Parts: sequence; C-alpha cells; structure tokens
Amino acid sequence: MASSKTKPPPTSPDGPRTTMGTGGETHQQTTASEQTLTTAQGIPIADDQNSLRQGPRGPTLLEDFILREKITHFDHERIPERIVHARGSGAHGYFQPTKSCAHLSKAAFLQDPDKKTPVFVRFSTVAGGAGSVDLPRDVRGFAVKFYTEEGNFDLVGNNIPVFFIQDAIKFPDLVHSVKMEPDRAFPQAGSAHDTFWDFVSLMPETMHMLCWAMSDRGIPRSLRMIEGFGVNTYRLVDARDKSTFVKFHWRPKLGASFVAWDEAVKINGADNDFHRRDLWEAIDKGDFPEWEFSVQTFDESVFGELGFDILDATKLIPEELVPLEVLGKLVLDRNPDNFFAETEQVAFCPGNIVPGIDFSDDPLLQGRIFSYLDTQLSRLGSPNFHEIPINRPKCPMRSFQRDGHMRMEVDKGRVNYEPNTLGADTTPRECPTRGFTSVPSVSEGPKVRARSETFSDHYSQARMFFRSMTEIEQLHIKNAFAFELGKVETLPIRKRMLGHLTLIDSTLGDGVAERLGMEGEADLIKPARAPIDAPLSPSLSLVKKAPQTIEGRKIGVLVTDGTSAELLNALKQAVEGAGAALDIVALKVAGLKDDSGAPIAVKHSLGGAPSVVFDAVAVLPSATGAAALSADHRAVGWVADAFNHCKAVGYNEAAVELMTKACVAEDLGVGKLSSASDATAFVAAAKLGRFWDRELGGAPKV
Ligand code: HDD
Repeated sequence: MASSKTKPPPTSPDGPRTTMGTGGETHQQTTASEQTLTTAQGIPIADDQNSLRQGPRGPTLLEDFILREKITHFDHERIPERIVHARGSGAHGYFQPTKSCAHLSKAAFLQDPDKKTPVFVRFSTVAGGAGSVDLPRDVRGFAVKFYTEEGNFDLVGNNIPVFFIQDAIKFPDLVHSVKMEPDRAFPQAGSAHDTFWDFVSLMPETMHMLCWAMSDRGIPRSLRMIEGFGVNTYRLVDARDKSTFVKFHWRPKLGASFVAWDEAVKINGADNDFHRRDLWEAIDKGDFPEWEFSVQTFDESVFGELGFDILDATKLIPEELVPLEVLGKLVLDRNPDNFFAETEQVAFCPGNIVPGIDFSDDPLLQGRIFSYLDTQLSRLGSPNFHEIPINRPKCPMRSFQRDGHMRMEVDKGRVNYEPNTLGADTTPRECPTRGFTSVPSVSEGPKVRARSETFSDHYSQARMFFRSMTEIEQLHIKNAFAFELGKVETLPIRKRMLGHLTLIDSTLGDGVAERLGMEGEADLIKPARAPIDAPLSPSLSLVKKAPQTIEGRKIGVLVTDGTSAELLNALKQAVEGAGAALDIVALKVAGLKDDSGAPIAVKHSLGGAPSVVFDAVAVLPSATGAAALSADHRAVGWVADAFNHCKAVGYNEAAVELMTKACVAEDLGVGKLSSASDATAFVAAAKLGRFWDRELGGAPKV
C-alpha cells in the first residue's frame, strides 16, 4: 500500500523526493538526516517498501535484519489486556485543593490551594475486552493517579459507591462469572447471561450493588458525566498522626447524566467508541471535564448509627447522615499522546498511598493491595514497570532496588544495599520524620476464616437505594432486571433472583416477575438478617439532582436544501451560547445550500448519525426538503427515536408531516421552531434534560 501520510511532505535542501514502487505507488523519501527513517538501532533505512530478496522474484533472505527487526517488534506489540477493566479511555489533568485540608490530612498534595498536582485518569468498563463497545450495561471504572511530591497516590474507584462482594477471595469467582462464558466466549461485554446471575443469586451480598448496576448509573451519557467513588473506606492522617476514616467522592461539574436503554443499544451500533470519542473531542476543543473532590469523614462511632460495618464495601454511608466536604477539584485538560504508552500501560495499584492517607481493614481493600501489584507484573512483564513514563513518579525516587527486565535506570556506584558506610552521604537513608508510617491500629482475635456478623445484612441498603429512586428510575431498574433475567436460560436461577428482589422490595420483585411472565414463581429466600426500613437517601437519585443545563451536550439539527439560514444561525447561536455543540445532519454530507444560497456545513449524513448520538434534536427542512424527509424511513426513525428517548424535539412548520409520521405527541419537550426567536425556547426545553414522563404515559403538556 502507498505510504500516504497526512503530514506535510518532508523538506530538505533538495526538497522532497518521491519514487515509484513496482505497483506504481509513490513513496515519500527524504535526504534530511533528521527525518531519515531508521531501525531501532538507529541504522538509516534506504527502502522501507521491499524486503531483501535473491532477485526480484526470489526467496527472502534471512540476513534481512531490517525486515526481521520490524516484524519481530510488530509480533510483540501487544501486552496481556487487563483481566477486568480492559476497555478504557485516559486523560491527563491536574488536581487542585479548594482549601487547605490540613485539618484532615498531612498529605502534601492536599495542603495548598494554589498548588496543582498532575494526574492521569483512566475510565473503563469492567466486563468487556479492550475492543468491546462503550455502552454495555456495566459499572464504570474511575481510576486516578496523583503524581504527588511525596510519591504516587492511586485512587482506583468506580462510578458506583459500593461493590458486589465483601471479601477479595471471591473476586476471581465474580469476574469469571461476569466475563464471557469460557466454552462459548460470549457475551463479550455484558452481564445478561446465566453464569453471572447464577453466581450473584447465590451471593446475597451482591444485591445492593446489583440494584445500582441495573439502575441508570450502568448506562452513562458520557464519561464526563459520571460520579466517582473510592468505594472502600480509607483513612486520612493529619500531622499529629490522628486518623479519621474516609470515603472519597468525585462529582462531575456537568452533572451526572445517563441514556435510555434502547438508546444505549443503538449507540453501540452507531458508534462503539461513543464515550471514548466524546471524552477525546471535549478535551481536544478545550472543553475540559471537571469534578469536585469530596470526602465523608467519620469515626468508628458512626457504626452504631448505621447499623452496619464501615469495613463492608457493599454498604454506603448516606450523605444525609455524613455530609460531603469538598476538598478540591480535578480537571482533565490533555489527551494522551499515545494510547498504548499511556492509557494501556498505566498501572494503578490501590497499594500506592502517600503519607497522610492509610488503609482501613476492609477485607476487600486488603486483597486489592496485593492483587493490583501482582497483575501489573504479569501485564507489564517486569518489576520495573514503575519506570515507564506514565507510571513514573514525578518526584525523586531513590531506592536500592536494582536490575530486572527492562531496567531503564543506570544505577551508579558500588553500594546497592543498606545499611552501608561506603555510600557515605550520597546513598538514600530512611527518614522517620518524613517517611510513610502506618496508623498503629490495634486488632486482635483468633486466626479465623470468618466474616464478621456485622457484615450480614444484605438487603436493607438495597431496599433503601431502590426506594430512594423516583418512579421513572424504579421503572428503569425493573426493566433492566427483567431484560437481564430474560436472557438467563436456567429457570431456577431466575426464580432465585426473583426471591432476592422480593426481599429487597415486593414491588421490585413483582414488577420484574410480571415483566418476565413469572408471577408467583419467586423462591422463598431466608435472609441471614431480616432487612430493615432504613431512612431513605434522596441524594442517591440522579433524576432528583439532574442538572438543568446543556453544557457539554450535543444538539443534532436535521436540515435539507433550502433550510432557513436565519433560523439555523439563530439556533446555532442559542445552542453554543448555552455551552453545547450543534451538529448539522442531512441526507447527504455535501452539496447543500441554505435559502440564502450559502453552502451548509453538514457534519453527518443521516445514516451516519442517528439521533441517539445527540441530547436534543431540531428538524428544520425547507418545504420541498420536508417531503423528501417524510418519505425517508431513516428520517422518520431519527425523529421517532429522539422522541421515544425522551429528548427535546424542535421543528418548523414544514416538518409537521414528519412529526406526525414519527408519532411525536405535543408536550413540554416538543416545540415549534418557526422563527429565530423560538431558538431560546428550544434551548430552554433542552436544558430540562429528558422528558422521562413520556415513558410513564406522557409528559406534561404544553
Ligand atoms: Fe479492581 C482493575 C476498581 C475490586 C483486582 N479495578 C480495576 C480498575 C478499576 C478497579 C477502576 C481499572 C484500573 C485501570 O484503569 O487500569 N476494583 C475496583 C473497585 C473495587 C475493585 C472500585 C472494589 C472496591 N479489584 C477488586 C478486587 C480485586 C481487584 C477485590 C482483587 C482481589 N482490579 C483488579 C485487577 C485489575 C483491576 C485484576 C485488572 C487490571 C488492573 O487491576 O490493573 O488487579
């Protein structure tokens, strides 16, 4: 294939040269030394198109070191993908405290509001492989590496504040059950299959997180619009070595948003890189995603009020009980230069903590501290993975660790041990005042394999979560359980799950049973501890705290030849003025003119941009163009989907027939866009977000 690069041709005193390959293709060449292609050993390459042969039609020669080096490197280009969280998207940015946090922690990066600490963040799905889609129903990983001046702190969390299991020893079972089934290798990225539901239906501790995973949190609109949680309980340690238990939270500035399930399914078909592209494009155009960093701090006495154990990662601490304290912000302002070098090779380890932060005895966290380091050794192949630029601390590293595969550092001198006298004053020494010390917590008891009785209530918080949701969120949860269990072929598993759901809340159990056509078939489950009706936590509902904004969102406008320039421009101004982007969609990408005769900058053809990739839509055809749209089933589907996915829909007079064909009913989210002055009203409607009431039988009328 011709080496057609988008880069400008190489320059040299003689100017660029091109030669013809034997197939007639052209190859760009250079005479400039700084642009000369070389081998990995730096040997200049004269011909990168042909391997060395004995005559033009003869056998390839073993001595072709250029060919062998190139192919050998290529053959080893991949490393094992992560066993979970394989599909990820990363970005660089910074963390900045909003105030001094000295009252809680002595961590250097938490002291000075003027100080920015560099970070690398990797978002991920959990179950799918590296090439899977972005919008399966799944948990999202939210892993942050802080390059602090006292070493790297990795906060490896999720977009859900609780976890499926309580003890790390069950993690391999959980992951085996959710990943593709080992004999058939499907499904590639989803939990809707027998092995997952078999496992979780036998593990009541999973019930709380299952409700979260089946909620709208499992299908986020954008990685820029997810909340993040450290999940496990950690400790903050102040300068006097006083420690406080802590839960970490990230809150997106754009608000937390999600899509409809039918929309998620279609987005995966339309653009399986939907989230990755969205993150990349936002950062690329300077629209930097931002999160608030908050903590809930508490001591062990909160345990009495909660009725469960703060070391149990299947439980959350309601905000209503322990409010969030904002400590800082996270801004992502730079895309990676190289996906493999950075996003793929980044190695997070919950064991990476810095002075001022410490672990709790949460048995899940304790297992994680071991697991991640071990997995990096296997993925990256060497104990020197900390030398890879993305993993390398940005503060000085001085240790006596030496050698090993791919050691980059050239360690000097004869002293590689401690204590020593030969190193005199130059070798590193431990420092009791600055160095990391563990909180001297006391624990005692017999050596047992047992779980504390305080971990045994598996249903109360699941109930609290479900009942704290709005009607539409509860509907989505029921639909999601019914969808997933509908894919389960083994009847006893479904019945077992219905039993658990009924225990959580009878309307949940009944609703799912009814959707499956399995009324009255739920197993009777005897809980280890009977659930209680804990106070509700309204702050858990995404709908209740939905942001009224279109900032960072995308509006799709369907146009035709002869679309009103005035209206289109007014809409563009109103949309962009509200911080959103406007993408123009038409039957064809080229050749369109507006009613003033000026060309329209169409971004997508209709087939290439179904309405699922937009947050709200407008349809502004000319009178003649409208007839073509009405006759096109894709245009009808475009509008029908937008309406059924509960989005704001604006349309002009010419589009009335199309609206009728798409069964668009008038409500607060549907409005006429007849003149430029209507653009503001359309944007105001779009700011209300989704009109979910349509799913409940109709949104409020105009
Ligand atoms: Fe884990 C990756 C989050 C429990 C073992 N985990 C991984 C990533 C995230 C989480 C976000 C991807 C990091 C990246 O982007 O590279 N994991 C969690 C959370 C958990 C949790 C929030 C519960 C609080 N994980 C957990 C347990 C174990 C693991 C209990 C094992 C005992 N996790 C791993 C792993 C991974 C991983 C196998 C795969 C790739 C990697 O670590 O680097 O070691």
